[in-house]
This record gives sequence, C-alpha cells and structure tokens, in this order.
Amino acid sequence: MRLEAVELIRIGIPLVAPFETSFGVQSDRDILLVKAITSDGEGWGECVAGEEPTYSPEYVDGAQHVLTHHLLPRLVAREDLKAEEVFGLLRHVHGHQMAKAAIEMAILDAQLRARGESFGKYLGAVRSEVDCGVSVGIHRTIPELLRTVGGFLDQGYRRIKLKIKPGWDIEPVRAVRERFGDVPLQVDANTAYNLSDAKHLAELDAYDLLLIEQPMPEDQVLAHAQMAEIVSTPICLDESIHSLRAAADAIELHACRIINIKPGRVGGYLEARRIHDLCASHSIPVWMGGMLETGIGRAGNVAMAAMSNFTLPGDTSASDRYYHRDIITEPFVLQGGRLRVPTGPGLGVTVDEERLREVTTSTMEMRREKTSATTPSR
Ligand code: OSB
Ligand code: MG
Repeated sequence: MRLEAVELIRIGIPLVAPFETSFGVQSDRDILLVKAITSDGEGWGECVAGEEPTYSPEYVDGAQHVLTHHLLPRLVAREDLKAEEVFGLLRHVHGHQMAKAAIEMAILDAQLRARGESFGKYLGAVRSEVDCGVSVGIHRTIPELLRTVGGFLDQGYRRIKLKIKPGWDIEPVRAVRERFGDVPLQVDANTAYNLSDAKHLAELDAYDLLLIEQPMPEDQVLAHAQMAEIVSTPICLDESIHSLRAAADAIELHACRIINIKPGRVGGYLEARRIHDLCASHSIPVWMGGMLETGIGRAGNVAMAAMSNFTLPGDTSASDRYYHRDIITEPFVLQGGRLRVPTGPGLGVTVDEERLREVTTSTMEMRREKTSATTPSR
C-alpha cells in the first residue's frame, strides 16, 4: 500500500487522579495520535512519549518534530509500503523509538483493517482475555495509599504495583502486605536508586514481591546484575530495554529475570514481538507495561499481552482507571480482573469522533506530494 497522508493529532485529556512516580506527578496528558491515511484505508497509532523527557529522553513535542522532519519523509516517499518494512526503513534515525512505534502502529492497523485481521491474530495471541494489574502512584500518606489499593482490589485487579522512591519504599510495601495479605505485589522505582542502595532494597525481600522494576538508571545494566547478587527479589527491567539487542545483552549479563515489554519503548509492536520471542527462548517471563494510554494504545497492548510468554499480569488497566471518558466508542472494562482482547479488524476499536474533537488541541497533516517536494523546517 501507499502512505498518502498522515495526520498528527494532539489531544489534551485529564487523568481521573494525579499519578506520581519517582520522576514527577502527572494530572493531565498531552498525547500525540497518528492517523495513517493509506491507499488501503486508515489506521491509528498512539505515541507514548510523555510531555517531558523524564521517563525516557523522548517527549511529545520532540516525537512530533522527528516524525514530521525525519521519519515520515522516509515513508511517504515509498511507492509500496508494508508495516513490516517500517522499522528497517527508519533504521538510520537513531533512537526515537516512541515516535517510530507510533507510525508503525498506524500503518500496521491500516494494513490489518484492510485484510480483516485483528492485532491479536497477527501477533499470535493464545488467549481471549488477559489478566490485569494496576500501577499505583506514590501517595502522600499510607492511609491514602491503602484506600486506593483497597479500591482497586475491590474492582478485581489481579496484581498491585506500587511506585517507590527513596523515602517511600519499605513502609508502603509493609503496609499493603499487612492490610491485604498475600495479594500479588510488585514495585517500580523508575531508576530512583543506586547500587549503594542494594542493602536497603534487600529489606523488600521479606515481603515476597513478584519483582522489583528498574531500580537503577537505564544505562546501568551491569549494576543491575550486581544488585541481583544482593537482592533476592527478581529484578525486572523496563527503561533499560529499548531494543532486542538491549534485551539480549541484559539477559546474557543476568541483569534481570523478568522483562516489562512496552511496544512504544522499543520502536513498535514488531520489535516487541521479537523481544517476546527472545525472552521465551531464555525462559524469561514478560508482562505488558503501560504508558497511561488511551483506548487506541490500550487495544494494541491488550492484544499483545495475549501472547504465550506474557505470563504475569500487565499494567493494562481498564479505561476508567485513567480517563473519565476514553476516546474510543467502547472503553475497556474490567471483567473478573481481566480485559477482553479485541477481535475486530486491526486494533478492533473505533475512535469516538465526537470525544476526539472535544479533546483535540491541534492537528497537522502531512501529504505525500507536499512532503516529497519540500523539507519543512522550524
Ligand atoms: O514505569 O511503568 C512505568 C506510566 C508512565 C511512565 C512509566 C510507567 C508508567 C506506569 C503506568 O507505571 C502504567 C499504566 O497503568 O499505564
Ligand atoms: Mg516501569
């Protein structure tokens, strides 16, 4: 198919509650959506870059810039384009995985919608619904945290993940264990610690956690292997795993026993699938991460989480955990602690055009003929 045009749609949408991590608090999201208009029909992608480069070096304005000036020109110039070629065509642009993932996703969605195949079928889903966990932000007090966690458990979530940082780690874990017994529990530090904190984090070993996610900065892969000698709770990497190569190296170094897969962080669903397969061949369980996605990104993540080696509950929570009103016509609803994998063509969700208009803050269109003629500058 040919990529005739790409719409870059920015939306501003409030979260139902502020979400605090070791790198900051978020109350509203500024999200870049990508609509691919192809000779075979349309497809949607969602860019997971945040407003600021605090989780990763990518941020939403930068993603829009690199798409406009460096990525889309490499794709719209093609007479014939398949989603499977996108990753390779963009290889000379270093980094910018989230921006690359968004356009690959939109093209894959268009391609699959055109042939009536779902994301789940295409990716090799082996189940029709997926177990869901929920990521719980840092709270001001322990009683407030316990109220939030209790509410999520009442809704049926099958696993709780607590965000931690220095000064908010052992106490909240102890309090949740004491109040809620042996609920599946894990923590995520988002790089907030150093190797010198290993003895302190080893205190978490007493609480039977499923894993500790990304305790140290993303480039400190070897330090994670060294921390694993001191901390017996399994270490899981998130930020460090930005490619198949990074995953292979981390596994070889024994830096992690579990991997969190986020398609946006690794350059798209196809690279994410390669990481899934690599992990399966090394008996490394994986689980689906989350980036506070709208129903568009969530649809792809839920489909991928139905693959065989996704054996731990993911951060694939229901739409209402994030947004009062999602931008798809049928939001994701938790049923028995699970979400159903969409079965319709492509992502299998329909954008709610009225809601989309309501939250849209800007739109930009890149057309094939214009793009090939001029190099936009800023
Ligand atoms: O580290 O997993 C993370 C949200 C934004 C950036 C990074 C992370 C997260 C989450 C939320 O933990 C997961 C979700 O519910 O989407
Ligand atoms: Mg994480």
